[in-house]
Amino acid sequence: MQSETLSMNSKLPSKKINYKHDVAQKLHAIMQKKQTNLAIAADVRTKKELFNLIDNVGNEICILKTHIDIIDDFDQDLIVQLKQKAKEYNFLICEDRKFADIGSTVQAQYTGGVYHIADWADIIIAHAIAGPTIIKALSDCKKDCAILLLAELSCADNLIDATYTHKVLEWAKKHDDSIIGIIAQNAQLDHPHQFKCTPGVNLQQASDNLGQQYRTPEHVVGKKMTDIIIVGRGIYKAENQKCAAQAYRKAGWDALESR
Ligand code: 5BU
Repeated sequence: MQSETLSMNSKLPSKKINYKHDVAQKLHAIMQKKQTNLAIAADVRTKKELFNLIDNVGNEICILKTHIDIIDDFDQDLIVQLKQKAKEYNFLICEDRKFADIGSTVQAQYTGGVYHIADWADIIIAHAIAGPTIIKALSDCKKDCAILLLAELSCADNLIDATYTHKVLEWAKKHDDSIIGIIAQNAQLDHPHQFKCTPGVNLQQASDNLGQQYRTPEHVVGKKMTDIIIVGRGIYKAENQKCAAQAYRKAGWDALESR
């Protein structure tokens, strides 16, 4: 059990927290040490682009989020190198597989196939649409499995409603031995020792032409109590990825410190 009850602002560097999950503890330590609440959505298409991006932004991030199945030249060497880079720059790897099937299938997707996600991902993302057994199914594969449960989507006209989100928050709180946080927009975490992570963050754009909706780091961290901002194109498509990552990191961290 946690040793103290803390406010929603407990992710600040000065606070000492005993997290229930090792990965949550590690994440908090990385955030403190590197002074960052920035996760990069590394949605690039080749190994070369991925490692180039990591070398540009590695010092600015606490999490690198992958969609491993969009990398054209994926191979086992990518995983070996990715793990080395995670160690070198001190970040966690989150695979955004958005598991969403029956228990038996998600177990196979998590551990098998080409990607063997369970072997290398520190954190995985899961939908709650199939019910809470998905949490048990994933945790049964790997004892220290750390899940971010998807409570809300950033895209326009998605079908998630308030009742659905409410259930997700309930399950996240109940299963805090494996769920380290939620992916959400407006929903508020009902647990002081989990992380609220928010994608759909951009300093320049309000949307793309395929339904994505953006808000600023100041808005989601300052007003929506997000702990970690997830930024993709705002950084990897920038002319200078390093400068862009520094700008998002500063905006995110300043907002966290001043809320
Ligand atoms: P962008 O380039 O900053 O728009 O990328 C956002 C990333 O976050 C991308 O990898 C999406 O798959 C991911 N994402 C999202 O955009 N919105 C959501 O609600 C969820 C994930 Br959940």
